[in-house]
Amino acid sequence: MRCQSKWLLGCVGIGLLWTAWSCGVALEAGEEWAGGMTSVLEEGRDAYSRSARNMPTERIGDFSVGNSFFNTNWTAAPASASARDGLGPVFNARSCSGCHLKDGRGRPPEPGELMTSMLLRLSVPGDGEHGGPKPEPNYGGQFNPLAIPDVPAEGFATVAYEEIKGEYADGTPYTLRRPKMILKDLGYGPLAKDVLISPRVAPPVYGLGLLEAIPEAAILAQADPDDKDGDGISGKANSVWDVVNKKMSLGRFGWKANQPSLLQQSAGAFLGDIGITSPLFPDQNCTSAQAACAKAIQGGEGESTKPEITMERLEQVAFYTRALAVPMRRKWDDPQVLRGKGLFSQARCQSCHTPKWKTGEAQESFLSNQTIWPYTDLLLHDMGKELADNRPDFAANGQEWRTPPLWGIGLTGVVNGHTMFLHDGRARNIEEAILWHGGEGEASRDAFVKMSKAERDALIAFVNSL
Ligand code: HEC
Ligand code: HEC
Ligand SMILES: [Ca+2]
Ligand SMILES: [Ca+2]
Ligand SMILES: [Ca+2]
Repeated sequence: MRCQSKWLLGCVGIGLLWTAWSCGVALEAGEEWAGGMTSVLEEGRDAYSRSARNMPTERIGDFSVGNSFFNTNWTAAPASASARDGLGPVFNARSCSGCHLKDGRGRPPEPGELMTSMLLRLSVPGDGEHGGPKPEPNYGGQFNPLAIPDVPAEGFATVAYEEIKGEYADGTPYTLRRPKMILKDLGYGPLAKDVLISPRVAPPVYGLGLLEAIPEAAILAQADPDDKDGDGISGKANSVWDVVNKKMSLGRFGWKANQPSLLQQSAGAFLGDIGITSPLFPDQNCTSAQAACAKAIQGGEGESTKPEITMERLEQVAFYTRALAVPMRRKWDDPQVLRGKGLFSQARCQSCHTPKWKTGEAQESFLSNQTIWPYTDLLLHDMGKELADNRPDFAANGQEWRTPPLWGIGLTGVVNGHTMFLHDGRARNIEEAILWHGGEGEASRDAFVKMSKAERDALIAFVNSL
């Protein structure tokens, strides 16, 4: 039964008060258009792969070139397809879509399997350039398990799990799994004794142009780093080095909001994940301990082959991630979903997962002035010891993570064939993701644990409707 028919029933039967609670209060105008005018009506395997519904037709060319470079498998240099060579020398994957499969999210490997759609960030304590993480001396800022021929790879990374048991207030048992990263066959000697390792799965890449277009002042207005209002929720903005503007900027992207823009995020991914240099990051990803890596042949077009991807191509890939549409919500007016929506706010989930924003004047006018429902504040929160990676990233400390957007999350299973959530993919479903919330999120988690089975189901149905 949908809300409208219930509304009628409510008027005829139980009365207006109940009606207002079950429909009027909970349902908000336009909330089903998660990405505003960009939203697409698509709930199949391509739900994350469409261009914004209102993207002008003259941009289809840029979108499809970006799409093609996002999907292309880069090859080792020299190759005949010289616009798409330069892979490595060390790398994690051959393409962006190797990790962001179907523009969605990656997952951790099964125990004993190689990491394919997640990566490990590395550093040692202390400040690196511009106050960012200080790279591990031999392995750099990221563990690269693969390499081109004649260059040693950095090693093999996998995950093992330990089961931990818990119980809801109603006595229902649950089991969570706590991950432990395992690094083997190290190619460049032992890691520094005090190495800091941050596991991160590839997050989905749709709707990001809208998040980029939320005015900085609006995000900062929600920050409350010292919890002055005393609600137990801080919310801190990350401040990161902006390579293009050569200044510190608000961080928005990545699990710790360590990237300021989609252009820089894409350039960083090309270099760090695939080994492709760009005008933003012109030097190969080799440390001084990696001699064969440093000597390997450059890829790219023409005689002067540096960098391996041109600014035009890089901008097209960034445009692609900017223009990927958010899917429209499903079942937004279903009574169980609306009940869950009420519980989401009772458990104060929205104090971090801010439902609604309005974009400002965007770089792309079709993203401007949109009312969007991403369910994130783009701020950092202390999520407790269990989720901590203990690795600082600019202003983010070892326990802080950026609130991830929840829009589109209910289609993860359909698109990616799994429902592994959180930064390291340890949660096997939405329920486990909530149960891992600690620190500033602990009160919300406790509220969830105290709910009845029907209430928990309703809350999860709501999250899955996003
Ligand atoms: C090895 C797996 C891997 C590959 C390959 C990869 N990514 Fe990512 N991507 C990630 C991870 C992990 C993150 C989160 C990074 C972090 O938290 O520091 C991420 C984050 C992103 C984000 C930000 C998403 C958000 O919600 O904040 C964008 C955009 C992105 N990648 C684009 C790309 C592009 C473009 C390419 C190809 C050039 C690419 N990625 C290749 C794993 C990958
Ligand atoms: C204190 C801020 C905060 C509160 C309150 C909060 N969350 Fe979160 N949520 C986060 C952060 C930060 C993460 C990412 C943590 C990580 O990956 O380690 C997260 C992750 C999630 C995820 C997984 C998202 C993904 O992409 O992997 C879901 C689902 C989620 N939260 C739902 C909820 C629900 C439902 C509630 C209320 C019961 C809630 N959250 C309350 C901050 C919060
Ligand atoms: Ca290269
Ligand atoms: Ca490395
Ligand atoms: Ca507060």
